[in-house]
Amino acid sequence: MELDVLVVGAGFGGVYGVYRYRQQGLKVKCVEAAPGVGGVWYHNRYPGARCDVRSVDYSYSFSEELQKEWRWKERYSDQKEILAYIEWVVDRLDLARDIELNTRVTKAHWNASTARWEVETDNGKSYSCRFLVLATGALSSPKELDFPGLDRFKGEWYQTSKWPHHDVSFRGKNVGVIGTGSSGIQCIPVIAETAKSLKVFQRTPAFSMPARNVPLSDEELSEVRDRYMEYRHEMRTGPSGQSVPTAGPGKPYAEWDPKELVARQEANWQLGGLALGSAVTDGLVNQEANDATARFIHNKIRGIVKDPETAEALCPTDYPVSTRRPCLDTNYYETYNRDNVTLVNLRKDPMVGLTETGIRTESGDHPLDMVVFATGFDAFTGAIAHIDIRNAQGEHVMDKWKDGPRTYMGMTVSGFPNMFIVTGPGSPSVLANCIMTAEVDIDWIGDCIAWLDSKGYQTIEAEQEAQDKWVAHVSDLASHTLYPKANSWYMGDNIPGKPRVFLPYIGGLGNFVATTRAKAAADYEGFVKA
Ligand code: NA7
Repeated sequence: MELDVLVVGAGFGGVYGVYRYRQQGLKVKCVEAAPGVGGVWYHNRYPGARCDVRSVDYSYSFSEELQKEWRWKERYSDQKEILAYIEWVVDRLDLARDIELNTRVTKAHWNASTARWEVETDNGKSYSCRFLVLATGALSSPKELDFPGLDRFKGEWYQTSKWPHHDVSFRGKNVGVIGTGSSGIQCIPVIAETAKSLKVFQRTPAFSMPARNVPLSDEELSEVRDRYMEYRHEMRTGPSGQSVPTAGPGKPYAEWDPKELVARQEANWQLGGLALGSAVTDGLVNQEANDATARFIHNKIRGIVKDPETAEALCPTDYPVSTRRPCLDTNYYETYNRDNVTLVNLRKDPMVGLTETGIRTESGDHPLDMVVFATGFDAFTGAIAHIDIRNAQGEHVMDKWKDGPRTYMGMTVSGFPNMFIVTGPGSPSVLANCIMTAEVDIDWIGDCIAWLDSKGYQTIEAEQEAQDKWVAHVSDLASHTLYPKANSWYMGDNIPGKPRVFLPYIGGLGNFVATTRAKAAADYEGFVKA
């Protein structure tokens, strides 16, 4: 099939891409490997799955009508509601006819003589497109399960990131959960409610804060709904694409009276969400300021968790707060006070692997009926690595990314003409609001295609020098923060052999929008057009 644009992936970015490119008169199709739209929200249907960005922010901003028609039920939406929302958007905008489900792109090769991408899928379809838009997601490719003995385990096992569609019952079962990032922290309290016993196998403890999720009140909704478009514009030009209500403005650590700081932290903790860290404005660049937030959370953990040894094991002490993605929870620490829940500290008692009947650690065997793996994602590059994407020289994108991903403005790669990445490495995405970043990228790409067509150009490609500068800029910004002090998926540390490079752009969504727009306004500065 001959297309202007092929969008890969029908998550929030891809679905908007279909709408946006159709609106501007381009012939567009989207292919999606899953049987439904929603991307990560289609697959991550584990118990307790919920967004940690407020629902008024974690939704499309491109249409005032959509924003007014959909009424979010809760402050933080659960997976079911987010999936229902994107399905509704697809229906409402009549997008399904241009989305091919159950279709995985296996191959995309650039043909320099025709200036087209030739694309093949796992079900024998082929597409020829002028522009390839990879809306494949920053957190969509699950980390491989490399646990010795998994093939021998006779019980049930599940991955949070590939949760089955059938009901999974924990009732009467001895369950083990491996992993204490956001996914583990969300499912652990829910599993504990019905499991006979729950053992949490923790390697790195997380800093978690209460979400204090509640039904979304009319008052909270109308604060933004009454001026939605203006509000969304403020978010798009601000640092993170979302607002975090706090008990008051923050200030640098040095300006706080210690008692007043704790009082503010307490008020923020009671408000919930990400409010806590905002009391000190220099928490990500000043270790002392960061320590003040860490201390507060440690004290909370020690106050909530009754068993002192468990409480200590739950306190992160070897990385600064927020340098690994902070988690929002509902009764996470409280769950460890239940008689049926035990923490296994893998730092003291390392895992050997799985056996036929459970998990073996160095101290002995833990018999289990079920194991849940909440072990995370190959962030930013995983989904792209799985597609055979080749340029005219036959090189794969990953060949160019051996020492870490290199993009120009998170969206384009030198040597790969007419290929765009949505929320790619070097974009604000996971440090902002992924939906809004995706909209910004999709719009920028659409405007770029319209400009190329208006000028009679066939191709656009990042200049090597402009890309090098962008990569250096992204890494320079991160080097002035505390982020590199942590082992995290932001740095690629969770995947064995992945180069250690700070992946997202930390300069803020507003600056990203301003920079990318300025380059466009300067006739796509930093790009070769032909
Ligand atoms: P994360 O945040 O990457 O968490 C994965 C967890 O799994 C983390 O605690 C890991 O510990 C643990 N893990 C991974 N591999 C192992 C092995 N082999 N043994 C023991 N423990 C292991 O993924 P999530 O799915 O929770 O969240 C991802 C993002 O999705 C989240 O930040 C939100 O943005 C949404 P480790 O750190 O490796 O010691």
